[in-house]
Amino acid sequence: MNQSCWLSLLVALFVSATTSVSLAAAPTPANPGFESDGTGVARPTGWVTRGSVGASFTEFGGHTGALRLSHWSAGDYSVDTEQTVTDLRRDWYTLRAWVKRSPGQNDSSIVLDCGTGVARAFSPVAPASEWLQIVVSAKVKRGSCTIRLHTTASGGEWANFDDIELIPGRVELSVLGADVSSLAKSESLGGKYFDEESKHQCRKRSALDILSEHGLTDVRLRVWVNPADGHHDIPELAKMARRADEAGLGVLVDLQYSDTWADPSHQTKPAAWAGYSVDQLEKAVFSHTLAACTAIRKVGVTPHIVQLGNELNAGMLWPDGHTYDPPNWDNLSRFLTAGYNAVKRCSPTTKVMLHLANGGDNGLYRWWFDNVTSRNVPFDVIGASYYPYWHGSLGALQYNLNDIAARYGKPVIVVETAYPFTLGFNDPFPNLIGLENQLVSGYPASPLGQAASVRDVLSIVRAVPDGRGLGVFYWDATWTAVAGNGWDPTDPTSGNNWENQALFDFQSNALPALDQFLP
Ligand SMILES: [Ca+2]
Repeated sequence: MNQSCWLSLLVALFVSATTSVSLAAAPTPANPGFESDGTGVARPTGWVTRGSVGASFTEFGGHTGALRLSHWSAGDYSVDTEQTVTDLRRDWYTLRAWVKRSPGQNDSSIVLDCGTGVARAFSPVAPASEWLQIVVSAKVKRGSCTIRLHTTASGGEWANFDDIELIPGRVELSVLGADVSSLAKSESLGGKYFDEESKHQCRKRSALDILSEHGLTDVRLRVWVNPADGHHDIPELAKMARRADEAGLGVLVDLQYSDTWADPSHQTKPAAWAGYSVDQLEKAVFSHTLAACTAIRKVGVTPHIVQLGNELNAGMLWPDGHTYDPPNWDNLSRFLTAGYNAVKRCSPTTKVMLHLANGGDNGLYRWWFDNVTSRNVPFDVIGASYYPYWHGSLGALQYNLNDIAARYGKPVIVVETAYPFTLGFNDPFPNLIGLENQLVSGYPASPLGQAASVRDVLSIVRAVPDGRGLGVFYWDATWTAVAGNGWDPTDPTSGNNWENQALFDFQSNALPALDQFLP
């Protein structure tokens, strides 16, 4: 997608989000909070129940109010509790609902059927005490929509629903991406990528073509200042940005201000900057940022987003830009402001993102962004890493994203997420997530478990209110096990600890998680 398309999408998203609130209220669903009757009612006022009727009932334990709708049966069941809302305009409507479900064999979902096909959002899995809000949009064809609360499950599995809303407007994510920082090095060492279509086509298709054809809009590329292996530098960024553009993909640039990995535990200055004063570091951030952005512009590509630093929980360019050991918020704010100014000088329409890890930790985000906003650091987008096995429940992610989007008035992106498709390995180096007890309840380490994890992170971002959920990037989607492409840029014999979390399997075939990005 080109820059103008991307911008108009963003504008459309903001416009639809704001207008949907101010338009005349839509006809509302009857008894949306299941409060009209007592407990144990199979067909609450306003709703009809089909299928395993006895598996649908009201009970205590509402998201709000006293009551909720539950689906449960001792034996296997399939049940729909539904109502049809009439007198709707021929336009988009969005169903919002608060849901919970048990983690076993259970496809609980909310459905909006407005005569143009069934739109469905599955209930994610979170701890039993946590309600999640999910949304689904559909376009009205003949003046009415059916709201359907569905569960097909094994005996003993349960689902809860409450606070059903139908509001005008459409909710959709505009940035669907994958980090492909490993790709150029992988290909140079013989890495190949396939999907079903590859088997039927003669023309050569790269991983970028496959991502684009699976509905992704953007790729993310990591940049190190002077990396030991000659990959992940500015020339490679420019080459990959050109290729991404040719494959129809936009670019998010991940500037790490280091010669190697930068994350909450590592923010080592580039060797060439080691002796710099704070003034010199500020100038170096500006010139490096400007150089990276300019290199992309020179190959005819406008970066959609540039992120200043990577997972900045503990700041960057240690020790000068540390956030607590000792705290140097004023220095960090100077570095980030210099980076922002460099991006805007190179490309005024490019969005500047600030990115933290631990996407479920609201205290971290408030502490960090309160500090930088109180120092007037300019930025456009908030990025979060959310690895489900490390960063808290989906409920914690939802709470944090909704809070920071509103508190700072900025769009949010989950800029890194991943989940294993197997606990197996394809090189001798142990994987970061390789044990059953590291997994998240409800999400097996299987191709479908990985797909469900991606689907549900997308759902949480989609549900961020007021159109502020921009999208999701999957982290290093193309990092398959290829000899020489290990984790350590200084050591060609180092291994890969991520091949069971790539979006391509051990035969380099695209995994079903990729299909979750399709509209
Ligand atoms: Ca209720």
